[in-house]
Amino acid sequence: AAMRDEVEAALAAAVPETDPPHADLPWLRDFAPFPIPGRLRAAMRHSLLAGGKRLRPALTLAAFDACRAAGDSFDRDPNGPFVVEPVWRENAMRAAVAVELVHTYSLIHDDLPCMDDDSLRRGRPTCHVAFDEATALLAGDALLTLAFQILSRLHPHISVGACIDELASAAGAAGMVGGQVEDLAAEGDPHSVGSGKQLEVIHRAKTGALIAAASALGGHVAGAPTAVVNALRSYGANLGLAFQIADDLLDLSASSAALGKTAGKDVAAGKLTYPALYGEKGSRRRAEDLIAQAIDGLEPLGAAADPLRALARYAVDRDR
Ligand code: GRG
Repeated sequence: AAMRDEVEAALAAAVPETDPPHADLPWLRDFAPFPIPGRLRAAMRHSLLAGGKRLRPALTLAAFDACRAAGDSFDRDPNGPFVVEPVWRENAMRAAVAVELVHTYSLIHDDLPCMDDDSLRRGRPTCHVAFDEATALLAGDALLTLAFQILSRLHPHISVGACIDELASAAGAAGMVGGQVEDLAAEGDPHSVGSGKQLEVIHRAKTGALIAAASALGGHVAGAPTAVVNALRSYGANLGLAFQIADDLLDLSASSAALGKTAGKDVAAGKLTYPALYGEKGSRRRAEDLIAQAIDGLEPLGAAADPLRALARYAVDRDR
């Protein structure tokens, strides 16, 4: 909640209502060789500024803060570049924005008729319902592209290439997109997934990879050592899978409450879910185990990682 206003302002500035972009955010200046067409801009803003939970940007910022607080104990390069503090923090916000842009693109595309065919998202009409399918598809494309443009403009006191690689690997064919393909392939034939192990592989890729990258990016932009970045990535991966299980459980209880049925929307759509495979209790236990693992992995960051511990709990205790 403390980070939300700052994140919302940075997201709004990333796709500003009018040109030129906000003068206080010089990293967004000179973006466009051509003006963004009004309808595309409106579609991008419609989905981006619809008030999501902003979990992923919060993870990037909290991971950054934890690394900076624990930073004195890091084995830094004594000849490393001179660093001005506000620049580091600005990089953290840019990375946080980039992750949320990728997440929003994935939701727009996931809602399209060729995928989940949903008409509501974040409490408002989905992008293709509010605009049209072609505009929604292109708004997603534009958000995805903008994410990497923003990362490419990070202040180069850290490895910009490593940040781009982190997000691209998580979002691409071996991450979120691949997981989505496997998930769609299993639709209508849940038993084709075969086992809990396979379901876990799908969800680790579809949902977990981006959450893992969000956490790792906080380490990258803080200039943390590789071991700490790796620890943050595996914290995020465990949290991400627990988050997906919690999502399955929320879907189940929302559908049960609304329809008086036991099957959730995903089960009704023929998707294999955690509760369908392990039952409600078993799923909750698995989510709790993953959160315990995520929290254990934060050991190297000590007390500085307390907000990350709280975010891990939030991922499974949330009610939406
Ligand atoms: C279309 C390439 C492509 C990928 C789509 C992540 C994803 C892949 C689709 C989302 C489907 C879904 C509802 C998954 C359950 C977990 C999840 C990612 C929920 C949505 O994220 P939240 O809860 O959403 O963080 P807000 O709106 O709060 O940002």
